[in-house]
Amino acid sequence: MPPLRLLVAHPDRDTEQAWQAALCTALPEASVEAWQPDSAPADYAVGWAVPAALFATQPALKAFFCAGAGVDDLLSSPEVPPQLPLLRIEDAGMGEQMADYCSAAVLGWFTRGADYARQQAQGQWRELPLQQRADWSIGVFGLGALGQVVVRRFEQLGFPVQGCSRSLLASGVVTLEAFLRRSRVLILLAPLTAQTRGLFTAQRLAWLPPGACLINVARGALIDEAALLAALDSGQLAAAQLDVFATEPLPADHPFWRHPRVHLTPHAAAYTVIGPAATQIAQRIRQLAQGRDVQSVTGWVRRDRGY
Ligand code: OXD
Repeated sequence: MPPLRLLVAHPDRDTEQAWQAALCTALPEASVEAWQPDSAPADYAVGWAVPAALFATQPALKAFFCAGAGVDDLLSSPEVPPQLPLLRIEDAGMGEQMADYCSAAVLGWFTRGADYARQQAQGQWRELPLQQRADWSIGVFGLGALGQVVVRRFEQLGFPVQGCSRSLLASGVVTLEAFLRRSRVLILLAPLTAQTRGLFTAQRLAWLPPGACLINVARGALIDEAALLAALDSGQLAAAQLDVFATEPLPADHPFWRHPRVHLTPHAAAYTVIGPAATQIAQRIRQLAQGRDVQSVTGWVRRDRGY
């Protein structure tokens, strides 16, 4: 049997080389190359923000592996052949980073980091009342591989935590309104799909308890950003920790940059950890090469669902 042929494409050359090396190690039986417009036909490709030409020049691909967690860009790209199976990374070290990011924000609010920073700036020595974990209910919207790690972290930290997902909403076990009304901290970790785009409107943000906090580590377009700003301005929301935005990089004149209640990071809450991700992809390629149906392989993207 001819060796499996694998292509890698990443806009950052060093990252592309790191992927190539990790996949060579994880899948020594395959030949792994960086994609070029004249690359010979390959069986599989792995990449992030790949050039549109990759798909046009590689019509024989059996599957494409997204080198990140979110596949919304791939699914909305007209260049990606509609029949090409797509698979995404599942956790592979990103869950722990998401849990670190979210718990750091919550513990900062819980221990009044911003309040004491303000007092320090004013030279003020004043003990503020102790807060109770029971008053800091955490709501995690999106219970995929990453959401589940975040839920577990807050359970370990002793906070009351509840989750909400597409399937829980569909089953009627929970309504979005009931979930939001119980979330002092709302953490968004759901994929961007036709159902979740713009889901968090002014009306839905108003279902959060007064003074609630929001963390978005999913996609900016889940929220109506103008409504979020209005909720922060009015004090309905006390704070927002934002890692993702409707437009990235965040435009220099965007009000989020200087808003006193917004803390932001440049889409850096969790990075793909290339070693474990390559091991995961190698396992899946072996399963496919042994004839396993792609629909039964973990990480297979259901296009009808959008993730
Ligand atoms: C993402 C990622 O999907 O960084 O945003 O993996």
